[in-house]
Amino acid sequence: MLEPKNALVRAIPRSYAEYYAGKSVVISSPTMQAQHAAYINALKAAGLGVSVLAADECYPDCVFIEDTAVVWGGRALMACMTEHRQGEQTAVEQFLRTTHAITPLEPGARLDGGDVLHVERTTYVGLSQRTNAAGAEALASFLEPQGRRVVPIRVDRCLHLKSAATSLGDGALLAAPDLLDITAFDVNEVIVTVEGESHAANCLRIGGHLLALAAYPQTLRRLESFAAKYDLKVTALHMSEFAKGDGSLTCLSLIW
Ligand code: CIR
Repeated sequence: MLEPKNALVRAIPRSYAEYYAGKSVVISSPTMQAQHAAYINALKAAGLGVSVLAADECYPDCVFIEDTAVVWGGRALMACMTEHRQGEQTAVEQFLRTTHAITPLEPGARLDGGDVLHVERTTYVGLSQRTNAAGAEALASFLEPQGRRVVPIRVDRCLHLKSAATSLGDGALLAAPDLLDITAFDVNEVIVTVEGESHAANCLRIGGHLLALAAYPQTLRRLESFAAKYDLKVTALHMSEFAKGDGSLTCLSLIW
């Protein structure tokens, strides 16, 4: 796989903080904006050209753009998300039409990008509260002709597959063993999150860069040892205001 060159992110609507305030979750708008800006800077520092889609106030969670599509090999499979996010993907699709061939999802299929984990030549798809068997089959029809093996994984202890496991590159996985059966993965190496730090399982490898969560120092140390072996530059980011909305590093971008 060639190194990615592009990222698409989405600005944060004001309705994000309002929506979570309605669930008694307090989000600091200045902190959230600063964290988003630092994230975009980290993507740029990793060599990506970053496009920013305007926010849509009707969709408080639209900053979590990863869920809206699966992009691979110049094609994009559009997702079909949970009720309060339905429609969010229209603007993303409009953008992706300029860069990708679009494949829609069949009616009845449900798929969130957060359930799609690429590791070497295999793509694991989480069967979760958000992705059903029809969604996993659609993903297989989308990716198998592009030479990838698609393997379903049951996810029932967190929102998405990538809440519990993400690719570190070089055939390695970062995973939270308390959230997922890690024996289900056929990988060279699994770095496990330290007990009490399962939310550290979401990292983002881009070429020679590894973006990781600053809030989990013990797991971060494990990642730094891994990075030293492969000569990667680690950037530790604070994502507290997105974690409050169940999001993390991978959720904030589509990368190709
Ligand atoms: C949701 O319920 O869809 C959002 N609050 C969180 C989405 C996080 N997305 C991701 O992990 N890929």
